[in-house]
Amino acid sequence: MNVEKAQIDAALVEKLNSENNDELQRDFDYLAEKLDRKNLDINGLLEKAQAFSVAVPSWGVGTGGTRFARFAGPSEPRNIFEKVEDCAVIHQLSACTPRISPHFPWDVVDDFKALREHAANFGLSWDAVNSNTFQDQSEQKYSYKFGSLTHTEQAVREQAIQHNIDCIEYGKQLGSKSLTVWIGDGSNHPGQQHFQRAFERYLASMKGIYAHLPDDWEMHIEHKMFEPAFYSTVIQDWGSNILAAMELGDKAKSLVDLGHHAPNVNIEMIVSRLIQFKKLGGFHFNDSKYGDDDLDSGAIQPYQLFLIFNELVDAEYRKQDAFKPAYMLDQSHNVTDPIESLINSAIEVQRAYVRALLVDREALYAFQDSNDALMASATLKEAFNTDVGPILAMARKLKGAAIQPIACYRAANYRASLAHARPAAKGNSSGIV
Ligand SMILES: [Mn+2]
Repeated sequence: MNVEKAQIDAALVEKLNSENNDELQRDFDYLAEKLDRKNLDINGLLEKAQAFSVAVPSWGVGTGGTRFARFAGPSEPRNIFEKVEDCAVIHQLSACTPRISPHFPWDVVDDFKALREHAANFGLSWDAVNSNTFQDQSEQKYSYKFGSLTHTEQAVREQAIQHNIDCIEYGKQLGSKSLTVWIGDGSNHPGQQHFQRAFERYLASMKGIYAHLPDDWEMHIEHKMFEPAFYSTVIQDWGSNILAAMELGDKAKSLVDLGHHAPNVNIEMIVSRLIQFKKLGGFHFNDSKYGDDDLDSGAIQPYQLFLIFNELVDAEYRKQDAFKPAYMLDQSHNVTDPIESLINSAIEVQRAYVRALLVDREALYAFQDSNDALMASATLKEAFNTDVGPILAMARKLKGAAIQPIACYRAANYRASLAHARPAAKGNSSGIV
């Protein structure tokens, strides 16, 4: 990779890769032969795997915690500069996470130019900026206890609008091109909030932010059905989301966080609808079993992830208008090393993409047209059941990353090497951050 700095000793990556290279080549050649029998060119798939990328959220490299407790890990990053360094490790070993998505005010710095250069030294750039009006900051005038962009009092709404405008300004300095807005606004009691009036206030506030959006930027609206509000949220689901995006204008699009839906919701169909109406802004990838669990991508429902990518690859295949969704991970790591989880998750998302590329689309369309449900389903399953691991590993190797990223990361003893530079913070902070 073309970077000035490397976090993990390049000689170690090279040494471990040379030990794994023969085996990888055999696996790759065997897969090439199998795919060739289906008229699939492995080198075309390899190129697409190499071109694939997903952004890492700055908050993902810290141990997340739950509302019960947070169990800090060793050598955690203490500020955005150190978070960048951890993101650099993830990208160096996976070769598919070249962008970081910052969160404000958590990641506000005095010198954004220095931050941008710090990231660029590792070959990293900046993805969507995220605003935060779901918690109070020590210096802020008004509380968000009863809402932010939808608060009943205009002064609170104006404060929240101004924060989002500030985020756009920070993002401009970093070279970002989009603002993601998620609000915690909602209600905990039936009757607490007038649904329609709250949504009207939301639209008015968002129009105030949208007016400050540069021409080449997008605004991504993130919905979530519950939490922190447990009875209703203002942007509850993709319906409210797309209504808001349509009301605001072309630069406003909907963002799909996989954990922000009711259990069993058909997310891939929502994705299809958003693509059809040119409103798919992007994704926050993660996985869940019960609610917004923020588990590692592909950990629970890898087939769902594949089916979502099946829709995305279909849109690519059919060259749909205005289709350029932003991909990002959004997970909370409680019992794993966040660097390891993010490496694995980025590769899982990449795996779903490459598997979806294997789908014989023309055959699938023919089975759909002839109502052959069994063969249509089997066509998808055949792609899903193909082990594309050798393609992903080869893509990493060719980009100078690790054939076996987790083994390489562990061999490097990255955390231990930072024990002195990053002493553990005192106290026991808890709660979702
Ligand atoms: Mn999210």
